[in-house]
Amino acid sequence: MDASKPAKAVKGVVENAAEKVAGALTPDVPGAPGSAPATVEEPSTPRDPLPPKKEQGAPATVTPTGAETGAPAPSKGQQGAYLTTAQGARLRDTDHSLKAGERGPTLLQDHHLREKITHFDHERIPERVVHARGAGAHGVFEAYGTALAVTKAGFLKKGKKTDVFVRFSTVLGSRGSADTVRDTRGFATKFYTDEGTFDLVANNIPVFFIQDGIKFPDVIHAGKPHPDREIPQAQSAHDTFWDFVSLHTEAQHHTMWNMSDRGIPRSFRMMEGFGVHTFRLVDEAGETVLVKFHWKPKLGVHSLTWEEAQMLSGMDPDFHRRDLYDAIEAGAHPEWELGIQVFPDTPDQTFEGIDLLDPTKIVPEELAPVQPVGRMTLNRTPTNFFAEVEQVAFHVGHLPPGIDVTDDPLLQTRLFSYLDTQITRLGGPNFAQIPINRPHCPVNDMLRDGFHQHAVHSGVAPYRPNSLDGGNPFVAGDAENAFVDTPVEVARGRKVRANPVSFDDHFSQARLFWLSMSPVEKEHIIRAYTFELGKCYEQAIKERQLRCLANIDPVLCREVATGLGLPAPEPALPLADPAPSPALSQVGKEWPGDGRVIGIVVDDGADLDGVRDLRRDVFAAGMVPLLIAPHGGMLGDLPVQRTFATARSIEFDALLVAAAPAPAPDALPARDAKAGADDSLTVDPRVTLMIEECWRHAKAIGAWGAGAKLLAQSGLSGAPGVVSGDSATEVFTAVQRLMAAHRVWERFPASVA
Ligand code: HDE
Repeated sequence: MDASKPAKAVKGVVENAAEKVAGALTPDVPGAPGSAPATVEEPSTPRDPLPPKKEQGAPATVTPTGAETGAPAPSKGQQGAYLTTAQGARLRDTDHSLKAGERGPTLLQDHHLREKITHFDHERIPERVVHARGAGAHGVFEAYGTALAVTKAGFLKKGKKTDVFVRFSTVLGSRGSADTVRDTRGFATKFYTDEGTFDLVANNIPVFFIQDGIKFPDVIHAGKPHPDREIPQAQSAHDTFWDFVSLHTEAQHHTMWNMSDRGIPRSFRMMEGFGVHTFRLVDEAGETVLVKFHWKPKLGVHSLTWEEAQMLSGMDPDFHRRDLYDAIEAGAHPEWELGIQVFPDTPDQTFEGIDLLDPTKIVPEELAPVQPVGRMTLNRTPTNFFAEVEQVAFHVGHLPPGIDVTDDPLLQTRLFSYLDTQITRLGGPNFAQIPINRPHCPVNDMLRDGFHQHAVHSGVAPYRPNSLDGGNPFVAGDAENAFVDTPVEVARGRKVRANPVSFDDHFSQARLFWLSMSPVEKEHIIRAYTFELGKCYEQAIKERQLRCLANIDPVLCREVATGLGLPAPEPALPLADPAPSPALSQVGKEWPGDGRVIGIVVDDGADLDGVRDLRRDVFAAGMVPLLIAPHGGMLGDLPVQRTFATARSIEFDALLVAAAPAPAPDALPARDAKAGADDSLTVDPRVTLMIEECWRHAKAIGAWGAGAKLLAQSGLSGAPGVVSGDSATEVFTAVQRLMAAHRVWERFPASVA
């Protein structure tokens, strides 16, 4: 969204809401639970199900074999005004079981009771063994046409639009774990192309812990909670994780990324995505190139501070989901460019000395630029989380003609694993027929029967060759755009359980990453290693990991060792001398602020006209205002979204102070511990705390009127990233400029260069 122009969707929200509340400007804020406001009294006039919210999307209404049904999407879930059984019989009561008299006993004949309870008993399905915690959204991908020189994949033709569904996730935590833990994030995209579904099952980190898929159970067992106590949840700060990565040193590069700010993203919308493995593209003539896939977020790559991440895990464990859905509802549709790094498909499959089959290595963008091939916009939230986000099933082998795999031994194992795990998780082999997984093109497989078969197959000959079904289905050739299994030469050799020698270097790219960081990012990395290793019980494991750090960088090793109270070992290997890759740093550029949240502190005496203008400006900038007041309800005609008791600074990206509110009646330590215990205060201590936290987290702070006086009293006026002005509009303009850099980095002085 262009921040200088009012966003169309946001404008629509403003106008609709203005109609709703006659005469008052109370634009909708994201997060409404339903498509119509609730009434105080229980509705009693029968009516059809409400439509979904206008931002919600749903799987296409296609048959299990990909033909359009024409049925409206909402009718697939519920129809009609009346409650029925699963067989469609209308029910007169769902609040009382059928009993022999009012005092029972309950009768076995109550089919509705048994159907309802039996279904409930089976409502949960096994969570994903990894990536259990996730959130998803619908969208569209539009190709630039630039990839046509290297692939025949039809969805990459210029101007071609393809529906997509994306699921973001953490790796280690269970389904109910917090969003903001330190972890790798999954970034899996399903492209419903006309030539078969393409799944780009990516992560927000471009390398992986292991070089061979046979090690996947090992690394995951090490990262998951300890098997005896089942703690800690969704964390790598424990002995088994560090035990593994310090022994299995090929994990050091990925671990370095996890310890960097990439491990705690600010938002799914602000993450890069990487296909990790090298893939092969095939053009019309059968010529091939090797590529790595990249997603580049329009909003830049940004992170939380570690303290924000920890506080959010308690205050708002759903922070990333909420952020994604609120942004889409606010009209700030997240966007990414898909790009490819292209390498010649040489027999040795290396580029500038980097083994393209080693998934612990990147190819720096400075050596092979990322070339944009299309843009993805996420513009619809799910209508039903379970049906869509839980049941979606990705697979690295879902490829259309024009994209093929390579022999990366990690990718090869993945090609087996996804289908295998999904058979159990989704209850049988027919999960491709679940609406979110259905392809959007004709399907004519010879797969038959099995649990939950939705297709009503005709014909008697699901085998080939046949004559009884007229020979159908036929195999396709090049003219009919059949999938190409590229006839790559396989090197002659012996059967071995071994890696190529080129996989032996485990430290040079971890060093490359470290050397590419700005000083403040290096401080965060030191801090993360010190925290995580500090949480380990065994000294031997800390010492062993320090030996690994010594092979990466002496300053990093020394600083972490100091924090742990241990001596810093000498490197056992000569230090590599890689050229830094500036593209890896997140600091130093400017980005749009779409969907950012602006906390606004107000009270009954504040300049409400100014606040009204400010809300309009914030919405027009594609951002979301969050009004924080001493009490709930309304301030004049303005809706209060948080009180001092329910707000916390970590929910927003910048703070605007329009008032110096006196302690609210609930500013009692007995009711709200963060209210403090000092009765001599003239300003509500929760407001002071919000300002202090924003200061500490290097967020922009702005104030006008009484708020400006408050900042002056607290000694912050004129400090880096703190602006005061005469009007709300003026202050917001200055704050927006500060937010473009994500944080006020000067507030984080660094001790390392
Ligand atoms: Fe996965 N991975 N993975 N993975 N992975 C799964 O599939 C696996 C790997 C990734 O939102 C599972 O349906 C093996 C790399 C994402 O539904 C499972 C290996 C990358 C998601 C599985 C890897 C990923 C998964 C669990 C090593 C980044 C979530 C449930 C050979 C390029 C997809 C499921 C979603 C999920 C196996 C390594 C990304 C068990 C064996 C490398 C984003 O099949």
